[in-house]
Amino acid sequence: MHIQLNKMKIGIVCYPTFGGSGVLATELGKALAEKGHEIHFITYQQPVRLNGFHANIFYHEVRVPTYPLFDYPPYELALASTMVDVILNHDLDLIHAHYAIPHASAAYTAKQIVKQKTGRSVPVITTLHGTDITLVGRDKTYEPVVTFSINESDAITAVSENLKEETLKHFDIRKNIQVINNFVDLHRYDKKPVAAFRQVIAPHGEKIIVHASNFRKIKRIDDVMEIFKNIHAATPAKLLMVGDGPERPVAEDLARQFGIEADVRFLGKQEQMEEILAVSDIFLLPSEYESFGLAALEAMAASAVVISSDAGGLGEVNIDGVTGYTAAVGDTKTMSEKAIAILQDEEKLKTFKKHALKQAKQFDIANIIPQYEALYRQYCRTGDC
Ligand code: GMT
Repeated sequence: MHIQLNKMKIGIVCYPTFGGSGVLATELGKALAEKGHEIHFITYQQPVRLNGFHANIFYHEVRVPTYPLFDYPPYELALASTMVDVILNHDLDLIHAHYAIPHASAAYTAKQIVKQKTGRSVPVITTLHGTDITLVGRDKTYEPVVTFSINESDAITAVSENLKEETLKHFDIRKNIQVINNFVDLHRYDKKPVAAFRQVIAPHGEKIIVHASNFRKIKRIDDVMEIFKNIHAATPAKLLMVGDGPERPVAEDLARQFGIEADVRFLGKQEQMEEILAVSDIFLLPSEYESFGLAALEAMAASAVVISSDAGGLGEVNIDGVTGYTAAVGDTKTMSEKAIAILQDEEKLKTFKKHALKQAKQFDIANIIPQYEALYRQYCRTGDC
């Protein structure tokens, strides 16, 4: 017998930019809305992947009034106040905060205010994504607040086993952390390569290598350029650099220095990653750290082979010798050799591509969304939703 479960009203707090945590939170909200839940995004800007109209999706912009006295406008206070407003006026069942800083602590504040006003304790679920734990959150400036607000969350999730371990190692967490992996909507990446696009990018049948990120130091963009230089010397290839950020000028300089600038294209921030990934052979992600590596998973969903570092949770996603290769951070020699060996052997490339897609299927949206729904239901106020 099919039991019709009640729909929930969920507030999602996230960063609206191109970062993985915002992408994940937005895709989660869209998928939950598809299933009939009412989703309220609360953030300072329309999330990049939140395009188009959906009857079950609401967007509440957090406005931070400026005042000459404020050198630092207090976003966290404005966020907490907006959350209170949305919780009360839309009768939310729970708040799901993505990225601890400052979302988990703002959610804690909102929860206390709602409790004082109504007596009701609104559940707060916090999902840890990476640098909120491994980099920024560990800084003494934030650590006490991060530890406190994680412990005060009703439930905590981490996007990989590695991130869970890192959190328990560096923070005094007294609650269980549930691992719910990041996901990908396989259907979206099920695109046939667009011949015309491939023709423009690689007119002589060159292999297509892709890197996508926010071009921060942690992504080791110089390693991307070094690896591509070696690939380029061994086999005809083009590099597509997707995204933007502080390290982009460094990468452009290196391309010129290496004499490969004609075969490197900087595409800037792109919303239609599916089309780019559909024509790619290898995806490079040599990061210093990745809690998960959502960008690599999206590439695998489009059957691209991943050459990455083995940092953080990357090894949980990219299986060394199966879906691609992993090597120690900074070992551009191994990463280059492995990439060249795959690119020069059509059969091997085909097999690795097949394995990459198979592995991505494990992280299909259909397998992961029910895990979030089950978690939400544990905290639902009526117990029957
Ligand atoms: O890596 C980034 O630059 C963005 C960052 C974020 O917080 O948006 O991504 C983190 O969360 C993603 C989604 O869970 C993960 O796939 C990324 O691996 C993680 N980044 C790091 O751990 C450096």
